[in-house]
Amino acid sequence: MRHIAPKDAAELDATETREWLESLDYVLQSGGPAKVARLLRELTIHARQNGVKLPFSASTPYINTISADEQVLMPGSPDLERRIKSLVRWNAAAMVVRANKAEEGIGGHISTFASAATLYEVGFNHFFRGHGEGGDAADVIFFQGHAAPGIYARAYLEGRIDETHLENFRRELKPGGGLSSYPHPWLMPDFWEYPTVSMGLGPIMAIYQARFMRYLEDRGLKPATTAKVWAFLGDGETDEPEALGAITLPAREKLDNLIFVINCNLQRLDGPVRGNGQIIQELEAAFRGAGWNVIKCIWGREWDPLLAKDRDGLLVKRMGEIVDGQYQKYAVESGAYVREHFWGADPRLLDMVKHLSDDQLKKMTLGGHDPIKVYNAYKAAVEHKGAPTVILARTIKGYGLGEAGEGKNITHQQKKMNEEELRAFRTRFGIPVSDAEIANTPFYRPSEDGVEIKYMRDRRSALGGYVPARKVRSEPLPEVSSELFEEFYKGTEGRKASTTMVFVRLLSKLLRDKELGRLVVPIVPDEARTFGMEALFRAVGIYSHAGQTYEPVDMDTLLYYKEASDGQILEEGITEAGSMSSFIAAGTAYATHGVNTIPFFIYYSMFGFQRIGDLIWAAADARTRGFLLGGTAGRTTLAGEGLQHQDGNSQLFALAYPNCISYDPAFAYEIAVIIQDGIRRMYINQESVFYYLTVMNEQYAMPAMPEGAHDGILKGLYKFRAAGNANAPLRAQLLGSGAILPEVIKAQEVLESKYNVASDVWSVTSYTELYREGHACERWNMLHPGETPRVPYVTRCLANAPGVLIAASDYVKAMPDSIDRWLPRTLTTLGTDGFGRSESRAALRDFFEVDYRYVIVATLAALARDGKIQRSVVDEAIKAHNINPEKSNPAIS
Ligand SMILES: Cc1ncc(C[n+]2csc(CCOP(=O)(O)OP(=O)(O)O)c2C)c(N)n1
Ligand SMILES: [Mg+2]
Repeated sequence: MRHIAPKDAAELDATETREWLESLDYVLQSGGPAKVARLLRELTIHARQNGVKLPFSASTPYINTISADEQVLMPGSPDLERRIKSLVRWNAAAMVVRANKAEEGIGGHISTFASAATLYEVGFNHFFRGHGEGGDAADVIFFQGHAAPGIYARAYLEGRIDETHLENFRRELKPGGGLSSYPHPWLMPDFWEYPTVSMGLGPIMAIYQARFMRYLEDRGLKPATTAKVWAFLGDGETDEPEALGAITLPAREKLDNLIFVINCNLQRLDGPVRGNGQIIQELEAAFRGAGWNVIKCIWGREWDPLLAKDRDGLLVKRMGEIVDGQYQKYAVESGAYVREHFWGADPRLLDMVKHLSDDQLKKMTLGGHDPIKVYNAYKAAVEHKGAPTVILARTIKGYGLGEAGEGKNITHQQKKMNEEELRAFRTRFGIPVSDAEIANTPFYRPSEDGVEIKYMRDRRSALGGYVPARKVRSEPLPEVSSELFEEFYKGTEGRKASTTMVFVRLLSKLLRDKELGRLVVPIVPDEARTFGMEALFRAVGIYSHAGQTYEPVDMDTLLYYKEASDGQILEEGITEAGSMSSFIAAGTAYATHGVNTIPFFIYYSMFGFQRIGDLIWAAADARTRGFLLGGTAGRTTLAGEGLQHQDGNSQLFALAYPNCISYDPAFAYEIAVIIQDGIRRMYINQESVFYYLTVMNEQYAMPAMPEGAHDGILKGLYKFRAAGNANAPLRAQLLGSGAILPEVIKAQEVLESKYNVASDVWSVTSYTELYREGHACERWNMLHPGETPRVPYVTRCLANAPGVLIAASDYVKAMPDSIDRWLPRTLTTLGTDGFGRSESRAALRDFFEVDYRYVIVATLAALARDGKIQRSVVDEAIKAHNINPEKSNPAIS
């Protein structure tokens, strides 16, 4: 073989490459892009067939997806828009700086919005649709939590927020009110629609919101619209499992009403998101792989002529080989540095920019800061059909802050700017604030009839009004017929049923109801069979936009797996986080969509508050309405499943959610009363509360509702059964909840017949409600010392009840303990602290010491403690019931 010198080989390579490219150019000119694509596909197949191993790449070159010649001109006035954006920037920064001057450490963020200002402004001026008159086509926007100052600053210019509010940023408690740190509908119910600041929750809520919008349309609950869901998120935020964990769903469901805008400023809180990699390329691959339409918006307009000159792809190659940490360095360095280190890699690259000064090199913008690039990306996203779109917009964190933090690792935390920095910022963005005033960092708003204000208002009016704006758009539901619930008041006449079965029966009845039925949204994470809900598959169908394009394997059975485009059940698959996001979409539709949908989300109770507690917290903040059903609940009631499944915690967690009303019901009528009242409070009275009910597997006969129990059920406590002999010398009050109540009732019988202890049995449906009411009374009494003290409901029930006090539940002991202070005597508590076991129900109740035998022993021990009986009676009872007093403590076993 002839030896080819390396130099010759390189020349040969270059000639070969050029020839191939020229051929391709010819095909492109004569046959168009489709022909090029076909040819490349065939070349790939041919190469593969001949053993060429082509590397897989899910990402495209590191350039804009929309090339300069595909771009359209931007409507409106770019100059005015730039000016408005500058004013928003100034006021956003001033708000944070002033707040931190007024109160050291109050916090706030400047740099997130500084990097995202163009992304929002283009949206506000050209895309985001408000609720307008009819309110049907409004977009749902999930604003990045840390960008809140910018959103407030714009609302201030629009005249929606006054200066006092701006002044009181992060100080809601000041006279005249203030602005919440982040989007919190609980605190600003006329402004924010969805909370987003817990990273990752915005994106997953947006995905399920987009799907829920389709659901409403497909089921005829809302007319079809072209409304979009926008989710703005940070590039660092994409590390949260919730942010990317559900991205295959919108592609599968072809949700072209969904647009993600990821602000790729390459930085998170501590430093670079991917110092040694490229976050944009990584995200592109993930989203493309999932089936999204990906639009990269990396470079601003100044790069277009250079890319046009880049015949050999040298520049594109160079762009693609720089890691993010290095790009960040370029952002803070001078033009000379960039020339030397970026362009200097090849003399041909240097040649490309020789006509540009260092200053011009420094000022070359990035895609996310160039309105025309952003406009084109949004336009393409809005027009894209058949798939969701993600826009990966490259920006600089702290853009415009200069020495105060632009591109620096400390920028996320920057809350203060000194006079010099403020002056530079003011000058850079042309804000009419004089040097004399700068130290006060005044807010700036042009006069009411100034062109900027008029332009903003006109644009918003053309787009259907201001955003964000939250408003309850649904009318309250009419009174619900009690007929639906009455059957449950009667009990099951000896037939055994579980509370889960009762709930499912009630749900089926609600679904069949003429008025309410269509509004009910059952949500289940692949667990319908677990809860005996499979009959609903056939009855109301599983929602699927595509309908059912296959013959289900069980078609010939009565309860086949029916999917339908107007199906009612949201069968979410194994995702509690996704299901909860659907719950939020359905439970806030009364405001967002003006539809009173009533979600019932049933799941394994252990995977609720414990697993997705933060989403439930967001639901609470968002004023979500609906019912959460913790199924297979109770640490000793769910047999066999063991440590990870058995829930003795969720009632305790629920206590901490201020507007969550939680119940641990035992009987059918309790469930009926609670759900009926829940619908009344949430959908008739329009209260911003939601419900949590634990329901269980154990089957027992459901008694009829005792006379007068109704109100006590809702308040959390009522007397279920009085003692047989109220005059007996030995007395006890036994408190039982949920599936442990039947154990308590059994103990009552044995105590009376064997030990001559006459006890009343109380059903505690909600320790949480008792606890909250008790504290409300205590607080009122503290603040009104001269007035007749209020007596907590639990005290009123039990103050004069004779005998020892015993409580047993299937939850941790802290639940009964929470009401101890309002009882006349010390409460003995039986509960299920500790790790579960895969065991039978009886063994579990023995292990956790909550069965009827322990209720008996606890009662006798309390009586012996009080000197009412001999201690030997307790010893004998322990023996008689086969209890080993030396058994290990379940709380730590
Ligand atoms: C679940 C959660 N964890 C941590 C934080 C604290 N936090 C707030 S902002 C931030 C960094 C955000 O970086 P990025 O998502 O890239 O947004 P950027 O500000 O750069 O646009 C962190 C860690 C949070 N808000 N939520
Ligand atoms: Mg970031």
